[in-house]
Amino acid sequence: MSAYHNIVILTGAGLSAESGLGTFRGPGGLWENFRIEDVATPEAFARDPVRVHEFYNLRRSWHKQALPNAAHLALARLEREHGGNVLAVTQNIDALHEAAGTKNLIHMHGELERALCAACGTSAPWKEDLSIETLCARCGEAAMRPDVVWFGEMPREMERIYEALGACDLFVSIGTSGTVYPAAGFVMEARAAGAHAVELNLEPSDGADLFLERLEGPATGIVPTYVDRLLAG
Ligand code: BJW
Repeated sequence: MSAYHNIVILTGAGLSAESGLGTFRGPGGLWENFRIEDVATPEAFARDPVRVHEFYNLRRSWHKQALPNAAHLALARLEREHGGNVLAVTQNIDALHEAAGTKNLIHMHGELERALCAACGTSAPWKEDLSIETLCARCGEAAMRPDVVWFGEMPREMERIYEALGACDLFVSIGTSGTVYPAAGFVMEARAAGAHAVELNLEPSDGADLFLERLEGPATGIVPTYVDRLLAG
C-alpha cells in the first residue's frame, strides 16, 4: 500500500526500448531513417499512402516479436497491488502494457494493432499488413489507415486524461523525451493539481526541471525498483 491514492503514469518509447522496439529521437532512433513529414502526418498519408503503409507494416512486424519487459511487468504489478487508482497513459502504439497485464490503460497515440477507416470512422482490431487496397469490413471503402495519432491530429481520450491529472497525487513519467505535446505538458497539469512528480528515464528529458524527483537508468532497472519502493509505502 503506497502513500498515494491516485497515480497517473505516462509512458513513452523508452519503456519498450529494452523489448527491442526502437525509440524515435536520438542516436539510432526511428526518425534517423524516416522523416516525420514523410510517414507521421495526415499530409504524408494523403500524398503517399503506400509509403506510410510500408512504414507501419514494418513496425507491425517488429512489434509481433516483442515481449513485455520487467518495467511493463512492474507497472502491471503496481496496478494490481496498489490500494488506490492507477491510470497508465501510454504514447506507445505497441501492445506491451496489455501483454504485461495492465488493464486501466489509455493509448493516447492510438494502437498499431487497430485499423481505422478514413471513410466511415470505424476502428477495428488489425494484426495484418495494410495496403491501399484493404477494404473496410463495414462500409466497403478502400480507405483503411493505421489507427494511430499523427502530428496535427487530436490524441485520444484527452478529457479522461485531464480529469485524472487534475485528481492525481502522484504523476510518474517514464521513458519519454518530453518533446511532443500535449503529453509533454501533463507534468504541469499534475503539478498544478498538487501532485508529486517523478521522472524515470535513461537521461533527463526536455522538461526534466519540472519534476520534483528523478531516477536515471534503463527502465528495466529503475521501474521495478521504484514500484517496489512505492508499494512498500
Ligand atoms: C529510455 C530507454 C530505456 C531510451 N529506459 N528510458 C505545443 C507547443 C508546440 C507544439 C505543439 C504544442 N501542442 C501541440 C503541438 C504540435 C505537436 C507537437 O507536439 N509538436 C512538437 C514536435 C513540438 N503535437 C501534435 O500534433 C499532437 N496533437 C495535438 O496537439 O492536437 C491538438 C490538441 C490540442 C489541445 C489538446 C490536445 C490536443 C499529436 C502528436 C502525435 C505524435 N505522434 C507520434 C507518431 C505516431 C505514433 C507512432 O508512429 O508510433 O507519436 S510522434 C512520436 O513521438 C510518437 C510518440 O508517441 C511521440 C513521443 O515520443 P517518445 O515516446 O517521447 O519517444 P522519444 O524517442 O522522443 O524519447 C524516448 C525517451 O526514452 C528518451 O527520453 C530516452 O532517454 C528514453 N530511453 N531508452 C528508459 N532503456
